[in-house]
Amino acid sequence: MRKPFICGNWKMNKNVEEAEAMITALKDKVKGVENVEMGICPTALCLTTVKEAAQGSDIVTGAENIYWKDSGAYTGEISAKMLADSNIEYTIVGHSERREIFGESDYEVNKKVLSALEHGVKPIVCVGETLEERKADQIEAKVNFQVDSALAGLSEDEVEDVVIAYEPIWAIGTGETASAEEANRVIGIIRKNIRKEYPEAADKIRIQYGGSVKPHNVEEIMAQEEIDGALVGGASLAADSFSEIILKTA
Ligand code: G2H
Repeated sequence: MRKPFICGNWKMNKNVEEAEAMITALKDKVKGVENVEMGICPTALCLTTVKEAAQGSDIVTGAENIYWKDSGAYTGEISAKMLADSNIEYTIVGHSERREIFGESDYEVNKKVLSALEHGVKPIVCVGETLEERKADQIEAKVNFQVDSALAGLSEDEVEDVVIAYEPIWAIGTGETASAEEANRVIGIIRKNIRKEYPEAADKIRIQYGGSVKPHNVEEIMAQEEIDGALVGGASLAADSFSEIILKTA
């Protein structure tokens, strides 16, 4: 049985004070939830704030991005090693905003995944097709290529520690969502593809859906067999909406 994972992606939002207040409120609202893993990925500036504020709860913390070198002259970057040293459990890798706005490639995504796992940080790897690719019937080719590239060089054990987030790019922050059935179908395709090389890990790896997940649609999404959680952007910014998503999943 795969434990569902509901993870917030705050993107470039919230200062330290707001981050602390949100986690303090959230902790209270999700007290006692055991059957759902809960996480928040804040900006690098707020990582330790969130980590500290979450103490005494089961809320885990993740970065939104890393660089794959451990340290050195890489202005503006943070490493998986630094996350591990601060007991940060997860990092998002290859979010479509990083791929599109900052030109991150599949090669870089793979390097980041390898570095995260080397330091015991679990990567949440984002994949998904554009609207043009969807219309051109290239969904399967696109997501499978992204997943194969991200997992290149990993052992079966390592794959089990990876989380994949299927985020169709046209559904991000737009209020549009893939229908729950369609998200389930694509996630099924991803799992089937993983099974070719990693037959055992395929049943254990968690594959989330992301893209305008809200309190009103989360139940339908989470009712799907292949969907193991959600990466939540906008609706993770307020304790009320994010806790509602968690409680409806629990
Ligand atoms: C997709 C998602 C979080 P939102 O980027 O990763 O954001 O829920 O705002 O569409």
